[in-house]
Amino acid sequence: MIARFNPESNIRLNSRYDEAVTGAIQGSLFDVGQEFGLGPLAASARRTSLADGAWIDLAPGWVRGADDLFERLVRNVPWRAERRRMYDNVVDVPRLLCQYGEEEPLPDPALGEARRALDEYYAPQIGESLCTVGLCLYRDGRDSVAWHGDNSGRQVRETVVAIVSLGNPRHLMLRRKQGSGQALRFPVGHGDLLVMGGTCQRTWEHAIPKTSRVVGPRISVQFRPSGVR
Ligand SMILES: O=C(O)CCC(=O)C(=O)O
Repeated sequence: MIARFNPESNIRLNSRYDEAVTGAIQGSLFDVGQEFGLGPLAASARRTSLADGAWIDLAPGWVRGADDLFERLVRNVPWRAERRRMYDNVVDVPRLLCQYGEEEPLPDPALGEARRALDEYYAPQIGESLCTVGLCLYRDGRDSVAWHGDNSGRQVRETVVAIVSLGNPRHLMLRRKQGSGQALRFPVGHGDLLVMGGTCQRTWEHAIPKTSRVVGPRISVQFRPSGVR
């Protein structure tokens, strides 16, 4: 079943995900019957400054028709289960993944539209475009991602990582790497946009914690500049 092992990436690819996602999506009442569309970013993105030169923009419900888009992505994305070496063990990565580089065709035209809109708004602020698209599928509350900053690739002082959340809301947590203060908690799903900017990837960490609550699946779509991961 294990197809290949790339020692540099520390990741084992074992299979494509070709099962139905079993947890049903609980649709948003506001999204029923909506055609795909995007809100105006300049009017809807609300910026909050954080400590140490970081900031976040929030645009709740930025994507209309988000539940239909969720269903299409569950079906059409070639989801991969990965395994990762942790000390002496190889463990399952607790979510399914798929990554698109800047030249690769995206699995749905809606993602291209979202990327264009994000670029129009954020590229002038950071001097480069959000050209890569990463997708994660959290099947239920056992899927998660641990505390981290997206700073394992190209080293940048400041950058922007934009996350569109589809499907059932999960808590995206943010905490300072150094210094005190409570972690911040943002329930994101059903087309919400959360953008991390400034020094956020260096001076703060983010996570999607596991939850014992019964939650259905969520897809996170991340738009990043080239080499940022
Ligand atoms: O699920 C999310 O929105 C966060 C994803 C994330 O932090 C990552 O893939 O690096």
